[in-house]
Amino acid sequence: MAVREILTVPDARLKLVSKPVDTVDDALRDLMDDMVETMYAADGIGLAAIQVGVDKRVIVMDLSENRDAPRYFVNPVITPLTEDLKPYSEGCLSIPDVFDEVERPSKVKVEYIDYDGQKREEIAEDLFAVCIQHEMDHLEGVVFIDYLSRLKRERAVKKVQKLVRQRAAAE
Ligand code: K2U
Ligand code: ZN
Repeated sequence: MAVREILTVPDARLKLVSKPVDTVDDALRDLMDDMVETMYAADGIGLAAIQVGVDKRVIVMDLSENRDAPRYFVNPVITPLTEDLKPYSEGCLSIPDVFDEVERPSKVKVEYIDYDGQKREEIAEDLFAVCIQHEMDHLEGVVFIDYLSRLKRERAVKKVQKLVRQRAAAE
């Protein structure tokens, strides 16, 4: 397993629409293992493959208290189960130190293939619903600042570019 670099805005790769996975094989499991290690190292609770530069429809997540229950979603499909929208202050590992409110359906159905290649379906609510929809956006090339005003989005990108420059200078 390895910690991979997380792409940050305005990297154009974050705007790509990710491609469906053909087979859940050992190579894909190696990628998912690296994604989980990368997510933990970055103190994230979710990560989409495009955030480490791989345009495959793969998401990992861990909402557990002890950070020891990783979840794997291959070729996920979500269906909103309510028109009820709930606001949540979102962040993103590809947009560090930026947080802002996004409204999303509060309950969704998630159909996906798991780490072992088995088809699964479950209902997501609360933080699980927020996180899976945030990650699904990544698979469509969308990041949460795309829902904000142009001014807020431009300020966020400038803030991240400055932070990335400072981190590079400190290395
Ligand atoms: O896609 C990512 O960058 C992972 C996000 C997932 C996430 C975004 C918004 C709301 C919930 C989850 C990172 O985990 S951002 C860090 C974080 C951690 C806890 C709560 C909110 C954001
Ligand atoms: Zn994100």
